[in-house]
Amino acid sequence: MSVLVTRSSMPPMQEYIDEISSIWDSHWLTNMGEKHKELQKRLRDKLEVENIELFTNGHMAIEMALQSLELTGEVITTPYTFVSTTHAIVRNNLTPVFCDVNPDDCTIDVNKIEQLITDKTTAIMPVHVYGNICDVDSIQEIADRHGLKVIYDAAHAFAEKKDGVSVGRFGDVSCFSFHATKVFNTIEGGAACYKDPKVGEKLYQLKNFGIKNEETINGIGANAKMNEFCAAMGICNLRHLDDEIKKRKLVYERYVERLAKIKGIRLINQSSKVDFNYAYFPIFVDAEKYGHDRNELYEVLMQHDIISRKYFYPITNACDCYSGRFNPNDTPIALRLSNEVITLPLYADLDDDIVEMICNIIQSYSV
Ligand code: T4K
Repeated sequence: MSVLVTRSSMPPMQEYIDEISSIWDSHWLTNMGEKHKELQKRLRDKLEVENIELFTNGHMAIEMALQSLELTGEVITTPYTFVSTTHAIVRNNLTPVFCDVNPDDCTIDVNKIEQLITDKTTAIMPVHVYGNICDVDSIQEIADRHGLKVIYDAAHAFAEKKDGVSVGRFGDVSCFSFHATKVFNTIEGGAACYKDPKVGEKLYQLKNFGIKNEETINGIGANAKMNEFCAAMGICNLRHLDDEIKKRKLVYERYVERLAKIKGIRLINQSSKVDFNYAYFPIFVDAEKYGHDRNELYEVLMQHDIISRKYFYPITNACDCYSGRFNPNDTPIALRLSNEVITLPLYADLDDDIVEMICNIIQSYSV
């Protein structure tokens, strides 16, 4: 059987059945019902934030976060991410301005932000790639100095902390993804944590057609509400989160132990300041030192039925849909990383023997 890059974590089936049985009593399936309210409260506690709004997925959380801040002009962001980040900016009729990333952890290079600021810049949207938390203090300092908003794409960083501070507390808004492939899932889902209550009112309205009350529709919203079955999945999965992260940590550490010394294979530098969630395990292949390039290793793994992924290739400013609009060479480090990266299978119940097999393949293929 193929080994896939990840596998959704799921609660025991009976636990989910018990959780959803009250939905059969109430017949209340969506539109901010009891499960939605309960998950919202539990996430507020878990993430140690004052305010959180739930969404149908992480992408809509980001798109509506940008919209709620009523931004115009240009948003500084990075291309080394899932297309969602860039699409959310463009779909808000804003212009993404791409900043390069740090080679060590793939987050925005704070030393290159200021040179990209123009009189049209209204916000910075960095990404906590693979759960590596950005240099949030420097970003906030730059934003304050230039009067810019900060929106974090925290899709990969659920439940993490930096220097003891929850990731949901950084910037004006931080957005999470609860997709099936994430450390914590609600099947599909997402959330936005925010500081300003006025932003919260807008987020709530935007996800519910702009409805203020039965007779007042004062916003041009869409529909991005999390339904009751997804919220119930979240309530169950949240109970198992700590265990999930502990198991992922074991897999992660075994990979590090086995792969760190292989010539030409570079791993992420994990910051000691971050309580990590072990969302992804990327490796970067230096073709000259390893003897084979990333694509060759990807194919060899594939031949052994190991389906790794090239998260994130292509970088978003090189995607076909943006052809002729941006130049990927403007972000040379992101471009290089995207040509070197493979994300290896990582999930809580990944068998030790499979991890050993993957490491053996990578080791024996090196020159
Ligand atoms: N910002 C960032 C930085 C993101 O990475 C993402 C999403 C977003 C924003 C947007 O958040 P959402 O709107 O998605 O909540 C996947 C996910 O669909 C996407 O959520 C994720 N990032 C992205 C990095 O990866 P694909 O197209 O690679 O997924 P797919 O279907 O190939 O699945 C990958 C593997 O996961 C499968 O081989 C097996 C496993 N899997 C998949 C599904 C769908 C499961 O075990 N269960 C499942 O139900 O995009």
